[in-house]
Amino acid sequence: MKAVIALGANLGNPEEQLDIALELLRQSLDVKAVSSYYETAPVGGPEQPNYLNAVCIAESDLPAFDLLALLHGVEKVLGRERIERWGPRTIDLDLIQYGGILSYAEELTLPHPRAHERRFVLEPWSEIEPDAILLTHGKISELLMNLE
Ligand code: A4P
Ligand code: MG
Repeated sequence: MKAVIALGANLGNPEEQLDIALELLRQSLDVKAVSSYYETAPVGGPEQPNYLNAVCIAESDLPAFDLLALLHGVEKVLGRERIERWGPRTIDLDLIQYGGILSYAEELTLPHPRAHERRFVLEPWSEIEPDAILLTHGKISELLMNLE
């Protein structure tokens, strides 16, 4: 199944952390495409540094919760500490969409419930998959246009 994974970092050395996170993902997943890295203004949370955001697309056969556990494992390796929701972080890995799975569980909501309104997710995603469809909200090209 196709997994769309969003990466974000705004503490330490964000570029290096995105590089390492992607390298770790490559060891467990068949990474098909990686976007450029985008510098973005923080959305929500306290006053905090700008983010570096990216999106990657990977093929995986893992059950969804195992894939989420893998993402949490990579966050842990990179020293992520959960202090404050929406607060600054060395790395954040979000599963945006996984095949056709719809999930409303709090531990794993699929597609990601805020992806449709976030330029820092939609813009890098559309760079590597311009025709992509977010299952819950439709064509990402149109979602992006409507953000303008
Ligand atoms: N969880 C549920 N569904 C998912 C999913 N699809 N992918 C659960 C990943 N995790 C999911 O996440 C909180 C809980 O969400 C986890 O326990 C997981 O089981 P977290 O990573 O611990 O906390 P968080 O990231 O602070 O919260 P959340 O709700 O994921 O925040 P967001 O929506 O990811 O926002 N501004 C810019 N410019 N760039 C950013 O990358 N990121 C955020 C975080 C805020 N502002 C930003 C950025
Ligand atoms: Mg998160």
